[in-house]
This record gives sequence, C-alpha cells and structure tokens, in this order.
Amino acid sequence: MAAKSGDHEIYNMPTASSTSALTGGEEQNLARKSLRRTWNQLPRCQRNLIIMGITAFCLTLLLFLPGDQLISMKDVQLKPASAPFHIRRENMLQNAHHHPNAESADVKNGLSDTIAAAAAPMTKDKVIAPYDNNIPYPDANSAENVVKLPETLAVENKNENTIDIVNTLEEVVTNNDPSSMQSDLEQAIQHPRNLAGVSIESHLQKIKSQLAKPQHFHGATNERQAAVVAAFKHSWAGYKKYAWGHDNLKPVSQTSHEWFGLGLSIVDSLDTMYIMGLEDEFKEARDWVKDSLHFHTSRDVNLFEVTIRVLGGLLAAYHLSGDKMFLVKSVELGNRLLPSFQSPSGIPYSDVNLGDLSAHSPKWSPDSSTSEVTTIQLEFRDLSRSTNVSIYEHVVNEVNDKVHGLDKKHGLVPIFINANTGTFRNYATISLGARGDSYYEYLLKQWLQTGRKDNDNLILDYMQAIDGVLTQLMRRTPREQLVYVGELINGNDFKPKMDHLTCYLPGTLLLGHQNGMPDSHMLLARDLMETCYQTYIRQPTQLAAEISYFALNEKDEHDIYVKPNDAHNLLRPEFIESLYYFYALTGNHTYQDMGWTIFQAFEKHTKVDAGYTSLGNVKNTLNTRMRDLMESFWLSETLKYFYLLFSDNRKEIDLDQWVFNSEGHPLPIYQH
Ligand code: DMJ
Repeated sequence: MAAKSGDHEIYNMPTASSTSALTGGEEQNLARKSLRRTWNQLPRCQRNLIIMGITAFCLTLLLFLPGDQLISMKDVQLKPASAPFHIRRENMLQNAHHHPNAESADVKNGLSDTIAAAAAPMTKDKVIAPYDNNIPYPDANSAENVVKLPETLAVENKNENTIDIVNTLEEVVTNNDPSSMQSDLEQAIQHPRNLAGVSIESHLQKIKSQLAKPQHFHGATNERQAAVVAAFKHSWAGYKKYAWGHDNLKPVSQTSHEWFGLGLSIVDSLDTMYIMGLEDEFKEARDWVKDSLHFHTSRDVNLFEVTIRVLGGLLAAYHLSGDKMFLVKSVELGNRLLPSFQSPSGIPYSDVNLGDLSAHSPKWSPDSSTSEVTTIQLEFRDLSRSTNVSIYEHVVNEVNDKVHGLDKKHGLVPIFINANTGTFRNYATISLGARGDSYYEYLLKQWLQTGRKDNDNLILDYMQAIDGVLTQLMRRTPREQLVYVGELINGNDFKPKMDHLTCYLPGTLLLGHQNGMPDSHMLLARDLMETCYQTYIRQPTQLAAEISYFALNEKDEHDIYVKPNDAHNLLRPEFIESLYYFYALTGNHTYQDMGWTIFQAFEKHTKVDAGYTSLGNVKNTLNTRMRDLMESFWLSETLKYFYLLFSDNRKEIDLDQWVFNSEGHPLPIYQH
C-alpha cells in the first residue's frame, strides 16, 4: 500500500530487522518512512514550530540572494505568455495600441536578465516589491556601501565616433588657492572676452591639439526617424519665417516670443540638427551664432536657463562639430555668467545681467531654486575641461560642497536655497518635480562625467536621495498599484501630486543602475515609467498634463486625475527622454512603440501651420485650447530624444562616452 501523508503511514512501516536485506531503493524508502513516522509522532505544536523555523530560514535566504538573481528567476518563470501590463490596461480601457512582445526583443538581443527585467514593462506578476503603500523595494545596498561598477555589457550596436578630446586633454590646471581663485574670478568678469589673461582665440590657439574633433552621423535610417526629422523641419521653417533670431516661436499667432534675447531656439537646436544630419539648417544656425549672437546687452537672464540651454547648447555643438567658434562663444558667455557666484555663500544668485555683469536674487523671492543652483555643474565643468582653465569648474564645485554639507531629509532637499546665507529655506516643499528635479539628476550625471569615482560625495548623496525617494515619496495607488513619486509640502505633509517633470526620473534611475546602482533603482524606474506612460495614454488626447494627482484611497474615483488648471501640455520632453534611456540601455523595441504612439499624438493635436504649439487642455480632443508657444526644449530635447529613440542604432550617442545635460545636450565623459 502506498504511503500517504498523515498518520496512516505508521501502519506501513517495515520492522527494524527486515531493513538489512533490502535493496538501496528500498532502504531509502524505509528511511523516508521512518522520518515521516518520527515527524508524525511529534506533538502538533512542535511540528508547527519546526515548519515556522524552516519558513523563516527560506525567507532569510531569499532576502540575501542578490536582486539580479531574484529578477532573473522571476523573468524565467514569466517569459511564456505575460503580456506587458500597459497592454492589458489599455485593453481594459478599450484603447488598444499595438506593442510587440517585450521579452522577445531581449532574447534576440542577448541581453542580461537584469536588463531584460527593466526592459519589460511592468506586469502585475513581475512586481517584486510588496504592494503596501510606502514600503520601498527591498534592497541590501545603501549609500554607505562602496559603489561597485558592473562589467561593460556586450552590445550589438556601435558608435563609430570616438571622442579624442577625452583621451588627449591634459588635466585641468587646478588651482585651489582661494585668493588666486578670487582674482581669477574677478579677472574673468572684468574681461569677459579674455581667457587666462589673453584673448579667447589666442588661448585656444595654445591648446590647439586638445580641441574637439568632428563626430559623424548618418541622418534618418527609417520611417519613424524620418517623421521626426520632418517634424523638426516643420518647426524650423515656422521659426525661421516668423521668429528668426528671437527666443521662441508663437506658432498660432505666427509671431515671436522674447525671453532673454539670446536666440534660444537657434542655440538649443544646433546639436539636434547636427545629429539629424541637417547640414544646411546647421550651417545657417551656425552663421547666426557667429555673426548675431551677442551677450553684452544689459538684460537680466536666469543663470540656470541660460546655462543649460545656451552654454550647454554651444558646448555640445562644439564637441560634436569640432568648430572652435562655438567654444569661443561659450567662454565669453561663461565669463558673463560668473557674477552670479559672487554671493556671500558661493551659492549663486538666480539672475545675472550679462551686460552690466551684476547678479541678484529673483525679483519675486529672496531665494534661488535648489535645482537651479545644482544644475549648472556639467556645463561649467565642461568649459574648464575644454579650455584648461579651472575657474568655471571651481565655482560650481564650491556649490556642490556647500549643498553637500547641508542637512537633508533622508537625502532629499527643500526646493529653495538662499544665496546670501547658503541655507535651505525652512519648511520648503520637497519635490522631484519643479525646482527640485535636476538636483538629483546632476548628482548622478556629474559622477558619470568625472569618471565614476568610488565613494564620491556626488554618488553617495545620490544613493541616499534615492533611498529617500523610495521611503518618503514613493507610493502606490490603492486599486491599480500605480507607482508614483509624490511631494512633501512644508517638507512634511505628503501630497499625491506628480509633475510631468518628474518623468525624467525613470531614465536617470536606469542610467544609474547601468552604472552600478542598486536593483531597487531599476525597479522604481520600471514602475514609474509605466505610470508616466499611463499619464499620457489615459488622456483623450494621449498627451500628459503638466501635473497629475493620484488616488490616496479607494474612495477616490480615478487612480490618476488631472485638475482643470493643471491640464496643459508644454511639449515637454521628460517622458520621451526616459523612453530613450530605456531603449538605449536595453534595446527593447517596446519603448520605441510607446514613443511612436505619443509622437503621433503630438502630430495630431499640437501641429499647426507654422510649427507645434503648447496646449491648454489635454482632457478634451475637441477643446485643446492652443497656448501659442513652441518652447526651445521641443527642438533641443523632445524631438532629439524622439529621433534617438527611433534610431536603429541605440548607440547613436554612446552613453559610455557622452552625458546629456538637463536640456538634452550631449557633453563628453571625462576619465577623472
Ligand atoms: C527643460 O528646460 C529642461 O529639461 C529642464 O531641466 C526642465 N524643464 C525643461 C523641459 O521641460
């Protein structure tokens, strides 16, 4: 009689004397039965205790298994038939779009399981983290741990361009003597057309062998890329006709909009045109910069905006084209921005007058925005590295050091900081959206730019901040478990509000994970990416609103909802930027398809005769309320990231060699 579970087995046990004559198989059988008998003889409470002990042991084992192994185990189990979650959601919403199976692409591309896990959009089964609100992803890593870098992944795509400058540039002569730094600063401000005591051109002549070499791009290679190039050309034609030389185009009224008087759209577009292979357009823009871009007008500009758009745009154009003229312009602009750093604390004033060479706090507040003072470092450092003159890097390193030394809440920063006192504003909001966002972005990107040094404060602060995001700001909606990153009003009270700006975060997190950050970052990236996609796809226009709110409890009618005043869309790039990183780092074509859906929505609702316009309302296809502005970031970021997202070569820009600034301008990665 076959042994069954439970107490019956006791009647089937052979006697002890009979065991010696048994075969190996029978002996094993016997031993098993004897074990069962002993087990059955134990009191029930003792058996329960043993079961609990074994369960606890298994759980502990699981917790200490590296995250990659957990993910790959899950992945293997899930591969057969799991449709991406967004497809199921869309089907539920009867809003079907075609998305090829995410996993098949990974298998084809031979990517690692960890990366494949990130590549596959969130499926309910795949979410490893507990579903309770506000419980972060389990992760053994923390900021205290030394950063371990991964082996470089084998990839199928290549970038033929090498950045010679990175390998040949001598180390910037660093001069840390404070009094000489002060005098270098004053010299640069007094003589903005000079560099290191001579004309900018003479200085660059001296370091000729170290200057950038041109990079090569092939232009569009498929229909989607061609459609993006057509969108760029349409935007450019409208800008040329109605706003040439002005900052922005107003495409509905067919007029121009002035902000800083620096031809923002032209400078912001230079590298996009270069990458897209638009040689004629690039040349006309280049000629305008050479002949008509002047900085000496007495006008207040915003340090951050001009740094990321104009300085970043000029530097990227220089590095891609190798055209020294762009570097000459960058130096003059850099010098004219330096007065911002002449504050008692070294934290820069937000506003600077490029003509008068003076700086002050914004008119509306005594404080600078935290993200603004911490999102100028890539550009100023690159200016130093490109010219071998240390003052630019020095002033922004000082800002890094100051901000690093301030008290934070779980690594998170208040969104206002005072340039006079050098302290955060008490009770200011904590947010990964407006005024906070790129503080976190530049911690990671500066670390990448400077050769990923172990135990660098930048990366330690970044890791601590992301831990803070996971424990303080990340929540899931109660019904659909949509992951989002909320805000702390007054630095304390949780608000389930997420700016579209925050949708840069998935891409940055994945870039960090690729460079050795913990798996919890990748999981948050993947889940947040899905939520950002939902903020688009659930709107009737399939375009996201500027701000979305999320359900806190089941009584809230919708998991994502948009208030009437927040329903505008400014042609912002952040989600497309994240899609680009996901595609570039994983090779998964699903992200291209998601991007294509959104590109078509832009085409449908924002395209007008003279360009593309921001909208006042994404909630009603019949009443989108055109706002009549085409911001320069549409040209520098949104269209550039679309173009790179649709590239057949995901290394068209090699992320091991280039780091994108906050305005989508690629700058070289240095080895130190
Ligand atoms: C851009 O100017 C930059 O991306 C900036 O960091 C945030 N805002 C806009 C785009 O939305």
